[in-house]
Amino acid sequence: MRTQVAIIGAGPAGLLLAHLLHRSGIDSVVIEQRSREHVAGRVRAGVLEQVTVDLLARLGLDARLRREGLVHTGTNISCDDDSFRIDFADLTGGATVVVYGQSEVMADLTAAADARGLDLRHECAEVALHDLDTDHPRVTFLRDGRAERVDCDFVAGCDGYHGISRASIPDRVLQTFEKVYPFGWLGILAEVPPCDHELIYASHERGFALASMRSPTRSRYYVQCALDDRVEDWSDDRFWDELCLRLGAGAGARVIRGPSFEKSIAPLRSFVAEPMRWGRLFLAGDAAHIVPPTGAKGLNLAASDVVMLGEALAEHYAERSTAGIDAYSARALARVWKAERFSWWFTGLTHRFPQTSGFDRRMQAAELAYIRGSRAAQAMLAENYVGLPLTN
Ligand code: RFL
Ligand code: PHB
Repeated sequence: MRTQVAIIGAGPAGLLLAHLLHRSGIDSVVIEQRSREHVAGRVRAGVLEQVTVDLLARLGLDARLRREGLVHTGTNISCDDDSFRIDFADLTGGATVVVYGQSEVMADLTAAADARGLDLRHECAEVALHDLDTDHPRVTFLRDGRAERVDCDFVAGCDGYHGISRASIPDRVLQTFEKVYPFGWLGILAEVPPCDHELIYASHERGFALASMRSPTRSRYYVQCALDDRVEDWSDDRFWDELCLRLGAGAGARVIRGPSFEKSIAPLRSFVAEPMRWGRLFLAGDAAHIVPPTGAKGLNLAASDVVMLGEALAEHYAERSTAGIDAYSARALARVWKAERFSWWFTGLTHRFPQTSGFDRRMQAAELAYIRGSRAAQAMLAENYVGLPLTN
């Protein structure tokens, strides 16, 4: 079959792009290796920037988000037993974030894709990209044991960090930049009310912790853990004890414990691939870059990439111009690097590194004390956290 844009991957980047293209009258086929249930069930991001909320609104996909999303006008930072609040709305002229789980975003995107008749193909095996450096790229794969082929004008590589799209770019063209952190995040979900109505990022002598949520009755908590820790090493009791210590006396005492129904460990990494375009292949989202989750930027960067890519492709089809698609990689990377910087900085400020010396710890504490006392420093944190404008 033939389509205008073949999209590899039905995660947030792939589905958002399919909806954006549909709105511009551009056909696409989304080719995903996993099942619908697997893609929908992944527990990941929780915080949406204004850019992402605006995109969902523009696509007419924000009805449930408006009802159920929790608007946060600030966040808390705690250091040992001391804490302070960053007031986003006050520091940025009214910007906020919305706490709404990635699995809810995925459910909304998938239901609307079905209602709008978008072509989503799940459980595709041996997905391969061909002739990306010609005017006639194509994608081949197996579905239900049968070979399928999609001829297209462009391929959008939205297949995440482990996908095949980035790997299809020749080594002589692709440059990668990476930092692997010497720890991971152990996260749990529990059906208990959150300990605070806003998030708490805790920089503690024993390591980082984060209090987040999915709803007024469902909590999402994380603690920094060793890279070789296994989920089985962390009983619920051990997790709750450690979390309460790291959140400090005030918030720790407000934690309501309960059985976890999801528990997983994620490694932390900073990664960027340049360029984000080769021939007729464009990369978007985690396929091109990874941030440590401390800044809550991953899903939001996927959204800003596809906004830029959607605009570039729409301009190409409407005006037969290549200006937008030629500028895509540089435009997207400019925003990506700023989010990389913020996520790296916020991780360094709040985590214990194996080699952290007494001096390093004092430096972290001094920087946190500086932020607490400086409106300018708080404004830097706030404007990055709520998301930099798309034009930057
Ligand atoms: P995804 O979500 O990985 O989707 C890629 C899709 O491509 C499919 N795929 C293939 N399909 C066809 N052929 C192949 N060969 C394929 N290979 C892979 C995969 O099955 C998958 O369905 O990438 P995408 O769309 O770029 O979206 C990125 C986000 O999912 C990611 O950045 C965020 O989850 C990161 N993240 C957070 N982001 C935020 O903005 N705010 C947060 O609060 C936040 N918290 C988090 C996070 C990620 C976490 N983990 C587990 C990594 C918290 C955690 C713990
Ligand atoms: C989450 O709720 O999963 C979450 C929130 C903020 C982050 C990372 C993850 O920085």
